[in-house]
Amino acid sequence: MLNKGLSEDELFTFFSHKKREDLDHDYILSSMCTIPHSVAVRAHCMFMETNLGDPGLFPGTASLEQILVGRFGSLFHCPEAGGYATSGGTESNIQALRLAKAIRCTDGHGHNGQPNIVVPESAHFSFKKACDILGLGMRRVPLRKDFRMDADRAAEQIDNNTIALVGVAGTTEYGMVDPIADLATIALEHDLFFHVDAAFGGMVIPFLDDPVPFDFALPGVTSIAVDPHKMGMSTIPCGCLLTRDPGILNTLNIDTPYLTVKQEYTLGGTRPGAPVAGALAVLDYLGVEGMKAVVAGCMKNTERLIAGMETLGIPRAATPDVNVATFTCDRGRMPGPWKVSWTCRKHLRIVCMPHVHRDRIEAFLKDIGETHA
Ligand code: 0PR
Repeated sequence: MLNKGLSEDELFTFFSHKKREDLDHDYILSSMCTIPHSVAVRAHCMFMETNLGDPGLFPGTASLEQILVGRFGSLFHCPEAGGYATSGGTESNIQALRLAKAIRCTDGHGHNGQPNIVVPESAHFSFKKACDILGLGMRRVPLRKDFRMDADRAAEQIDNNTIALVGVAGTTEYGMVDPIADLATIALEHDLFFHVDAAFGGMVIPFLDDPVPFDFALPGVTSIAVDPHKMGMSTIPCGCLLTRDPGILNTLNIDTPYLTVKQEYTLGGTRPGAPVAGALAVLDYLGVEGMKAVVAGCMKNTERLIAGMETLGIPRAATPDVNVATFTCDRGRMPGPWKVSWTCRKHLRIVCMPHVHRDRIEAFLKDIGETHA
């Protein structure tokens, strides 16, 4: 601590300086986050001091969280779904598996060994964290040539100690949607908890012209993770975990004697209401029509980027289902200030988020055209 406090001027001069050290979004092509929508920022500021960890003190904000859950439930074909706002995909995935484990341990299924989960090789690293915390084995299922999970191989990996099956709707690296319908059927056949990680794709797929089924419309889907702070353009941090059966979340209840609620099932303690208001603000301001327009723009830009790169002789690695483009490209010749990322298989990866406008795509194509001439 400083002994004597700074003046506000000194403080914010220092902060402005630090903020300028951050990268300019004009050049960020690697992120699944974006610049928050102005209505999200306004709503966030309005609810800055609210704490959903003690919802009885903030009943208005708590009802916004329930409205948010209801909006996603309806969007995902199950208006009566339960859920709550998390800090993002990582927490949603951890909690889904914590729930699967708790249910499996109380429903009379005996284990003879370490409980395990079956996930695609493409699963986000948050599943590693979840397995570590929950003491689960992770069985990684190879991808097909098209970078989607191989459902037949997934079925082969399931045994008596499997507590959950996981599919991804919009993979982090290649933007693919796993064969969720096939996986849902397998889950039903094995009476398994089936979690769909739609952290990215959950705010893209429903708004495509021809959406592939990935949600509660499929009877085998137990829970879904979706992140407003990615394609939902909310302020950070805001994720959402949804369960088809609202009652199952109570399996995780613990006593909270001195709070305004006597039990709760979330992972955090103090939980921010501000980004929840931000997330709902964007959904209700844009509506389905507005979200369709945002997603259509991102998908058009993805297609333009792929076409432009191929004209330069840089081929696509995959034809993505959502706005993540990947290429077989020489790493050593990446132009100037652009911030791109590289997949485990060493493909160039670019996420066409809402802040990546068409002129940024054209500018990037011009620059990479020069270094690859
Ligand atoms: N599930 C999927 C499919 C994801 O893509 C991600 C994150 C998560 C879960 C975890 O979400 P949280 O990070 O919200 O807990 N995907 C991005 C990634 O790891 C997150 C990201 C965002 C990374 C912005 C970098 C960045 O600049 O690549």
